[in-house]
Amino acid sequence: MKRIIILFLLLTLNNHVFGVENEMKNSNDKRMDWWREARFGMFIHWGLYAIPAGQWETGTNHAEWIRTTAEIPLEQYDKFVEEFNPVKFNADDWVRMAKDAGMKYIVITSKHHDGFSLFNSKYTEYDIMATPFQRDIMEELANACRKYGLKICWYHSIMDWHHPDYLPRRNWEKNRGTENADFEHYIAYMKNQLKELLQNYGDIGVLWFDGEWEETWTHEYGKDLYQYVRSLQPNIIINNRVDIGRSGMQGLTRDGGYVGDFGTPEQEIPPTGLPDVDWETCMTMNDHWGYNKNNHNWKSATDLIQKLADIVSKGGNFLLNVGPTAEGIFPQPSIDRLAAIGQWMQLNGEAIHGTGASPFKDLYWGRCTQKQIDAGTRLYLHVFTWPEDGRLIVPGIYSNPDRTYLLSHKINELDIAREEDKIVIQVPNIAPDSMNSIVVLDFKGRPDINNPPKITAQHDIFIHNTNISITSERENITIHYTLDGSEPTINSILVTGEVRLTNAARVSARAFRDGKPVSRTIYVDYKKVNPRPALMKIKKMPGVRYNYFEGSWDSLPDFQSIDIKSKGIISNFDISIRKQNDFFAFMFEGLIYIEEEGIYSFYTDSDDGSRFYIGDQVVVENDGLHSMSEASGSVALSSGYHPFLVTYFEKGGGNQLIVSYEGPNITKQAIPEAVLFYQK
Ligand code: H79
Repeated sequence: MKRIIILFLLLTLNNHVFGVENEMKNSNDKRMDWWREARFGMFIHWGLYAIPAGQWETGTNHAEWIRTTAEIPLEQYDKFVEEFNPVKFNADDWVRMAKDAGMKYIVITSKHHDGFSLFNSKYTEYDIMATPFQRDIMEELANACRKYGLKICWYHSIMDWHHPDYLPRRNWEKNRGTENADFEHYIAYMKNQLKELLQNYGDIGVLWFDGEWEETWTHEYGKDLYQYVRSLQPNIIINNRVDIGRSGMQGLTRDGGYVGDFGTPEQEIPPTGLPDVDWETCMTMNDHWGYNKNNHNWKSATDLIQKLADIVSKGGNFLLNVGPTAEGIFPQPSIDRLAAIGQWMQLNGEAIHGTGASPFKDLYWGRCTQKQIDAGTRLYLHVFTWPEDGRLIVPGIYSNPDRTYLLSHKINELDIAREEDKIVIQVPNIAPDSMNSIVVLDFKGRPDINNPPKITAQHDIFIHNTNISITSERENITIHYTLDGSEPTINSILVTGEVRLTNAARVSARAFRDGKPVSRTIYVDYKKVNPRPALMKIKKMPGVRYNYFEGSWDSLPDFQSIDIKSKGIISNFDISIRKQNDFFAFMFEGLIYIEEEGIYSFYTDSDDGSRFYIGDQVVVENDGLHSMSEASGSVALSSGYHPFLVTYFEKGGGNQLIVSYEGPNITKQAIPEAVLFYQK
């Protein structure tokens, strides 16, 4: 029996062990269905930090980070436990407010970075049962969610400023020794608590990890934790902060085999969505996650409603935060905004729930969401700026809708007229909703929108020749292209398959139907290059030269003008020989052996900035203060030895440097020691 269960687990986990694939919309992936349908959820940040309410001595700008930002000693912060008594807390009230706002799930802090557990945990005394309140908040919320048909989800911090085995300590915590701290014990504790959270409260929708960015947390731990959580609840959804693949506050998962079911932009909305990538923007209504009594900088209801539409039009979810008070109630401005959003959702929720990303590139008056209807497509136009002349123009669309109506007045059809590639909708002079009015268009099949073809090749440089593919998903079109920069016409060359280039060219392509252009023109420049010659007659040894520096910079320093702390030879781009974890820099210099002439892509993935040079040519520019993020560039190389330089610096926080390459017959990989040398 055991073996069967394990086999089943392996099968179900199989899809999820390899990073980006995780975010792929796999139609078999039933597990994600409810979440993609929901589109809108409530985040709740609640804990002991609600008591100081953002204020400590003269500082008023704190919130859930207060123990660290106000540097409160552990013993002093722990005293809040004796005070936490949110007598006005009523789980039904909270869940009803979320439901009435049109939210389908609630993610609440089972434990934030301060380490305090809002649930009854037998693995710690630092939990809700140690407070005068002594009620399991998680249990009451889980029950209320079930009652009202919402999914209950846990936010659980990996970083823990309380547990003695968690490492590292805050750098100002001089009196908290680390002598007996054992990170493996901490992981066991975290797993025990997760087991409680996954076994004592019924089905959990999402496990939303955070605080994964300190150097103690690794990809190996992330993979293991992901599988552990899925083993306890196979259908649960887990965010990408379980692993270390998140790209900073933009939040999407980098390439590289990281686990996690969705990306987590924080306080940001990505400029565009990405096909087949699941993500969720989390955002505060004012400037803080935890309750801050002094912060009155609230986003307007209009802003929040438009942000929701913006996010859904890009294929994402919106997780909107509330920071309850120490009495256990939502701040009034949050209640007001939830109510306003709810009023809008009551009439227009259909344009949000179960809808997906816009087929339009951009719309000057607002956004668009869409969903499949019987044998057709329904477009929801989210009109933020209502046309003063009563003419709402949908640009670049060739199909005509069967029905056009205001969502708020379903019965009345709106008159439409075609003007070339535009649909002009006659709308009332007054917007039905000053914040966002929805106009619905129903089409048979998929509407044909003037998106241009896609032009792709392996690289935009080549040595002898390269193959270009020019494609489109649109029906009943032909694609014509030119190679001399001129605008394609119906008489230009017809795309019938891959296009082979032997010379540099600007490839311009456009879609046509019935002899007329039905898209704008798109072009890509391809450059023919000579491979960089390799070094001849060199004396070389395995390894690379390194120079190590210390100092505080916000970008890569001028390495010529700073003092070298130490230098030597090392086998690889290994930064573990640093003397400190912050405020340092490295320069690695050497030769890379290239076996076969071709186009090579190089990558640096670093926290903070880095650069990769071949000779004096910058191939990868990845400078700046940032968490792990990858940049790449390509260069044509002859076979033989090429001089390279890697520069890297770290200011504060996590530190890591990964240098990879990819080329003819070399799949993307960290550059192996076997091809690294230095000149004698
Ligand atoms: O729970 C809320 C915040 O308390 C928490 N996340 C939300 C959902 C949060 N923790 N830290 N921050 C927000 C900001 C921290 C940013 C940084 Fe970093 C940590 C900068 C460098 C390390 C984020 C992670 C950006 C790079 C890595």
